[in-house]
Amino acid sequence: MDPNKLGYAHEIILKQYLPDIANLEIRHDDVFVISYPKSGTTWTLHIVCQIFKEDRNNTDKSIFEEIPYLEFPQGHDLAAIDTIPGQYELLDIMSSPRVIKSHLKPHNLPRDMKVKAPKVIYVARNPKDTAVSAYNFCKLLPGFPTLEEWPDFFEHFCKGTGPRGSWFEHVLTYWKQSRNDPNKLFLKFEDMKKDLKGAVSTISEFLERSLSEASLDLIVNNSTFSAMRSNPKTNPDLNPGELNKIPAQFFRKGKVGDWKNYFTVAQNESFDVLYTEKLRGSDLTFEFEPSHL
Ligand code: PPS
Repeated sequence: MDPNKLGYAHEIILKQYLPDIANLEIRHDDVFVISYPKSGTTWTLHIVCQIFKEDRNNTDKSIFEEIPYLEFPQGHDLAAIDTIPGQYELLDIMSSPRVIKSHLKPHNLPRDMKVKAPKVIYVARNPKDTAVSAYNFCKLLPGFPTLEEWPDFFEHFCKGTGPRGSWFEHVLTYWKQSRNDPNKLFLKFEDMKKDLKGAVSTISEFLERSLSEASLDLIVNNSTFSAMRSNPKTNPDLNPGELNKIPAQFFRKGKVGDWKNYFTVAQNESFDVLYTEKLRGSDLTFEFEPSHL
């Protein structure tokens, strides 16, 4: 793919879509699930879709077919990338409440969001595990600019010039916006891992949908790593559609702490210095160790 067509860094985003996305009409009852890639987006979307189950009539579709990915093309034919319509073009005909996935930074989101104030769920994951997950995903994507070796990927991740742009900039911008805004919920992957039931309750309260104890338990059971990995509607590797042309393993490990299998001692020390410097004064903290609860 021609890197000049990409929006920033090597982000998998097509510049040609950005003006249209900025001008999209938003509805007050839209729900956006936004993240830096590989932070638990699909997990969160699956929970949101189950909470809205009664409102939705597309439940036969996989989550990837049902939920528009705002800045992504309608298909994976990279040879036709100049002419492929964007998934944002599907939004108009969707019934409400629309659930929308995006990895865009705030300045690229539809301007109308400031007026309509839809609900936004932002999910963040500790940057070490995010980097490892992104590294494994990106190196398997055909046709996209890749950084095959972990040391290269690590360097770019630290500088914010890797395939997914700056983690620090993304997460900190949304963190600042989410605080004191009742229409924005900031979730952490590690908290979801530690207390999935608590996370589902938090999301349902935020969406103003009360759940019976039985529905809550059902959603929790359907949203574990093993349940989602074996479900063709949530795991693109099992989906016979367009998406299984991507040979990446989507449900790889789903753990907190896998970074230890990749970071050298020196990389870990230098990353800790960078992390401390970047997050200083933000009140934002992450857990890097698995919970033993
Ligand atoms: S994407 O492509 O940006 O939308 O990817 P995203 O969905 O944000 O993140 C994929 C990682 O989330 C893990 N995952 C889960 N972990 C634990 N429990 C559940 N239910 C779950 N669902 C998805 C997935 O395995 C990816 O992480 P890694 O570490 O690569 O396994």
